[in-house]
Amino acid sequence: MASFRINTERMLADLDMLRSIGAVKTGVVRPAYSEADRLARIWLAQRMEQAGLEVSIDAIGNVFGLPPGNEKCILIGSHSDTQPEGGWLDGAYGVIVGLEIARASLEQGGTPVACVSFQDEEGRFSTLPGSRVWTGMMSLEEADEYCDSTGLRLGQARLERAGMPAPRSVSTDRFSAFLEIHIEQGPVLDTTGERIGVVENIVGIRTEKMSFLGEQNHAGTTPMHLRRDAFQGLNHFVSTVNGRLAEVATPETVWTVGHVDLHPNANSIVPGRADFTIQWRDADDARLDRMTEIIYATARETADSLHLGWQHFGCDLIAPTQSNATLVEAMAKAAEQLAPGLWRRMPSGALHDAANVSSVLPMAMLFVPSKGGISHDFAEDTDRDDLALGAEVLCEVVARLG
Ligand code: HGY
Ligand code: MN
Ligand code: MN
Repeated sequence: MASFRINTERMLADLDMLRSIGAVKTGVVRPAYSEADRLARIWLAQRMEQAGLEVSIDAIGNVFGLPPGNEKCILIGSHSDTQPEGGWLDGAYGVIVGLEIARASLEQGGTPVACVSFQDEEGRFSTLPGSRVWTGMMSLEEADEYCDSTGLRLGQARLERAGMPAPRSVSTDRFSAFLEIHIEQGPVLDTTGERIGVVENIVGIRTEKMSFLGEQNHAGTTPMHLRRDAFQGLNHFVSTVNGRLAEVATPETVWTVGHVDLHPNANSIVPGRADFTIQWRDADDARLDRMTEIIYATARETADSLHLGWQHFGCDLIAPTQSNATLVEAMAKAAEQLAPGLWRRMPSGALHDAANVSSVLPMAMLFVPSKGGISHDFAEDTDRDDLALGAEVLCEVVARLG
């Protein structure tokens, strides 16, 4: 059994408090570097200090709670920023479980544990820049140059630190392993009735901003055969690439055009410009490469056939990652002990900071069910007893590793 006990009521109360910072309807709006995000990180830092943890908030805004002393310890965490329309648990759950395990361990003299909330996991500016900078996969200077959809630079956004302590970096050398618990954000556990997922691997992701350029003109006087309509280019591209990607896809392969900006986006004007973002994900890097070739070739063909321009602005990518086998086995044993027969080994179709941290530390992840498989939506939810069970299983994992 664990060398210390967590207090799940206290954990859930902290989770409810975090939910209230940026709350909108049943969800949360707390994008990276927004006022709500800054207030949430300040509150989190205060809770860490009240727990007796030493707080360090680094230059990009990752918030660490460290046990006193310099002993190597386990790091547990996730992210507290959200999507533009976020659920109350995506990231926040893993941060608060990390806080509770670190706090309970310190209170009861258990295995030393640190906790963390990484910054911008939800990619307002780039693909997980907080944990990429912390692990050295990206420099802070590189991260600073990424812009959000309004054109705001990350380097400008992160300067707003009112109420935060002076930046202090935390070395990855301080830690022996990274554990992340997260809602599944998909339908598997909700469908099977299982309560715990032990994540064996995390898919790779590629995201790229692109534009089709045509000719802005009058929607009433421009004959159809004379138009160079950028939206029709995007429409032709997406319908063509869907069929071609489906030929190389597995049931787990996904691709999404989730952001579109038409210019000038007016009823009576033939759009001269269609800016969009396309994102593709798979567990196999070779398939991701094949998908990249198909996407680029289809975009070029579309532009040529419809006499449009095509621009693309660089592919942001994180490679597929494997969980650490030893940690996975510790998680499997803890899950069987506390949820016998109600758990499974599974992949993660969502991306997580654990993917980046695996470049410097052994990592593994646990999932709890998402009601209806919903996430990245205000309706995201999980039963409170599943949230408690997940935290107990992760605490048992810490005891087994201790
Ligand atoms: O998109 C993702 O997979 C993560 O939730 N940011
Ligand atoms: Mn997340
Ligand atoms: Mn998310």
